[in-house]
Formats: sequence, structure tokens, C-alpha cells
Amino acid sequence: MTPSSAHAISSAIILAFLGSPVAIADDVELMKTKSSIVDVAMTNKPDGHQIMILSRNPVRAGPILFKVKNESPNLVHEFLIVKADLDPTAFPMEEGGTRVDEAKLSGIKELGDLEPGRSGQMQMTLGPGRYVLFCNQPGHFMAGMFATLRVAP
Ligand SMILES: [Cu+2]
Repeated sequence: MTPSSAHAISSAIILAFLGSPVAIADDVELMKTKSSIVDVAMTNKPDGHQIMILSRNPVRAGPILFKVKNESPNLVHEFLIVKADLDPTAFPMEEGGTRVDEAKLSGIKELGDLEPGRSGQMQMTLGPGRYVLFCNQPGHFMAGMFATLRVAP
């Protein structure tokens, strides 16, 4: 079964249950898998790479809760998101090249700094399209701390 046909079937099952007064455990499990929570893990590797890992991708358009965790032992990270068709490697950089030039991208939303081991949450309603999630602490973007998220209609 392809992922899209599995998705279509689970959607159909949920619609069927909405008409039923009886809630059962399987139904709750299905609703959970439909909920739009994206866990975001940010950490740095011993080799110097900075990474951002998303728990799911793509997601459906609508309200999405980003649960962001800084898993680094020793570095502050931050979480920014912008809708962009531009490939992250083509993002405008500040002079010196250590940070993305945020002034040149419109519509950036930001969670702000997260100390090592700390978590934060950001709720957004996203329309369909391609989004770039990134950390803009000096050097982190260039070291790989970004991810693209596809939001399906
Ligand atoms: Cu970072």
C-alpha cells in the first residue's frame, strides 16, 4: 500500500467514526496520527555538523504545533521558520556569511533562543507550500542546521 492510499483510508475511517457516538481506542489512535504535531530536534555532531530533525514531513495544511528541543549539550539554538521556494543553499547571507540575512526574507516567524537541553513550542497555521526551518545562531545554518518541510493541501 502506498503512503497516500494509506492516508486516504485512514481519513475515510475517521470520517466514519465522526458519525458514531462510540469512541474506541483505535479511533483515538487514528486521531493522534492525524494531529499535526511536529517534533523538532536540534543538535550538534562531534564532527561539527549541526542538524535539525523533524518527526514528520510532509504535514497537512492547518494548525501545526512545533515542539522544538535543543538536544545539544553545550550550544544555544534558535528556531525560525519561513515559507520559501528558495533552496536553503541559496538563502541570502549576511556579510561574513555566518548568518542568514533575515531582513531579506519576508514572513519569518521565530521561537527565539533555547538554552542547551531546553524545549519550546510554537503553534502556527500553515498553508500549503514549502517551508524552511532553521537556526540562525552564527555558523549553525552553514553547518547544516536547517530542514525543509512540505505542507500538503
Ligand atoms: Cu543552532
